[in-house]
Amino acid sequence: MPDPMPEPFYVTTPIYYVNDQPHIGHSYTTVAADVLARYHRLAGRDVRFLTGTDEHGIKMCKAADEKGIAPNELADLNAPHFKALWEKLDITNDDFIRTTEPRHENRVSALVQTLVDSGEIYRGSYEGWYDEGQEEYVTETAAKEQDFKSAINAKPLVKYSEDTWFFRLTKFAPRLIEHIEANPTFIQPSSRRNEVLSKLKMGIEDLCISRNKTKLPWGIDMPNDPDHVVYVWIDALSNYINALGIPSIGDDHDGEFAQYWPASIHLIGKDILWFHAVYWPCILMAADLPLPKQIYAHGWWTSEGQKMSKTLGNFISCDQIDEICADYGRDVYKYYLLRAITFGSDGDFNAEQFRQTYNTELANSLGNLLSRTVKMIGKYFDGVVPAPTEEVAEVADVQAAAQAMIDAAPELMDKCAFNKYIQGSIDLVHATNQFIEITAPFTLAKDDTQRERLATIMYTCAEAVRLALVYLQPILTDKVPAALEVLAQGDAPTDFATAGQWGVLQSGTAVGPAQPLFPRKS
Ligand code: ME8
Repeated sequence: MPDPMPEPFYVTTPIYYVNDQPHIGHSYTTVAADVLARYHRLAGRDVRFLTGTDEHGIKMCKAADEKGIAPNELADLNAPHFKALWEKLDITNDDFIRTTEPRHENRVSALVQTLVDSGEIYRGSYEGWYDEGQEEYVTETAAKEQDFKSAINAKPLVKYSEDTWFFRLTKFAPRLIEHIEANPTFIQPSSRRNEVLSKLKMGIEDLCISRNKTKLPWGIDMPNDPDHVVYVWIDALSNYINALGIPSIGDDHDGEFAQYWPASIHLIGKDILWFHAVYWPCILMAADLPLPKQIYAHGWWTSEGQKMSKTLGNFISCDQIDEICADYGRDVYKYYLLRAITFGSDGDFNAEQFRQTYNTELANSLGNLLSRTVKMIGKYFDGVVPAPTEEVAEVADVQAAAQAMIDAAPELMDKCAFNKYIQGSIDLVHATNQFIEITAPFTLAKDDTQRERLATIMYTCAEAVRLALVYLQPILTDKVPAALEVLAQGDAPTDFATAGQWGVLQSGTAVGPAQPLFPRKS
């Protein structure tokens, strides 16, 4: 029986505010999403990968004001920086949505109108606190606890007082709690899931979902009230379905909604979990649409041991990312982001640790294994991969490491355990380097009676490094193709079904010449 068609895989990043240029934090989520997209494509799934920019709201208005330009001009100025960074980092998003595009604005209006029609939106008045940096309403209790400052950037909270439209968030809270309890992986990591759940159980209030245009003119009109714009988070969150088209509100975008919704995973940072784990599912329930399968909140980066700040000079902006990429290669930057910390935890970007990780794992281990293997095959077998005819007991250890990497990969990717996923390949590389030390091909090569044994050893090394490379493809997006070229696999299919098992490398393949793909850095 043929395998059933794997489910499509739809991955999203947050849509980023364009009040400024992108930095390491933005690149982190996008790189992680790209790695998932690439992995699942190689695993044979139909992948959709969405990113984009969030262009409305008070934060945008204020930043534009400071520059003396209109918000849309600021958006047009900064959105291209995000697009350019993703191109520079070789990000394979299928779509890039801007919230000022008509396709988005029209669908936000239609979505809000369905909520109005079904009575989930009512008129009321709000008096309370607002965090303008986070674009977030803050309860009186929380405001007091935070000393009336933003929990994220410590700027003073602003008192808002106005007539607005409310969404019946409280009505959907019991269903949401049930859903979170019945689906333990709906919110990840589980520590954050527990935080959301306990906060929900403490009780929530209905949500203001509009702002009066006299206070905030920059947004999408409320379809039922031309004096109001839609709250920026309702506007922003709906990008995830708007980019596909929403058939139930009257527009079908080539069947993409049917194909890809519900999303397999929304990747986000920990500071925006509440919006994604509470507001978004409740809006979807109210619109009678399925919920995303998973919301995964990652941690935050500090830089050289401190919170990133432009004044401290440790801010990792676009320019710094450019410099790192020029120095090490863009895929080494991506490797470090995913290797240095456990996805879900906070971590520190440290230039010295970056260099050491590169030297230890990529230059001394992976790069060295590839180059010594290719050089030995060049010297002992005229550059042609020999057939593994004689049994060599130690090969079992290398094959076991390869099988462990192969077997663990799907679950590790399901859990976004990128560092452990990478570890699988590095373990295989270490096992193979150790295999070389133990079997000592350089000594065997001096003895003609050992040709067969030597042949098996060299085949094993080449096959092991090939397999390690195949599994590193989603991360080392430049170095792996170059290395596979050295192994004469440049034109071969590299998907896991074809290339992801032991024994794919054909004896008789002419390899080389060795390339300095990972030069040591001092
Ligand atoms: O929040 N380390 O946009 P945004 C890791 N527009 N991640 C970081 C970080 C750091 N130091 N600093 C920021 C928004 N981030 C909304 C999203 S989605 C419907 C709307 C992450 O540009 C942060 O956690 O302020 C968030 O996930 C992302 O950058 C976007 O932040």
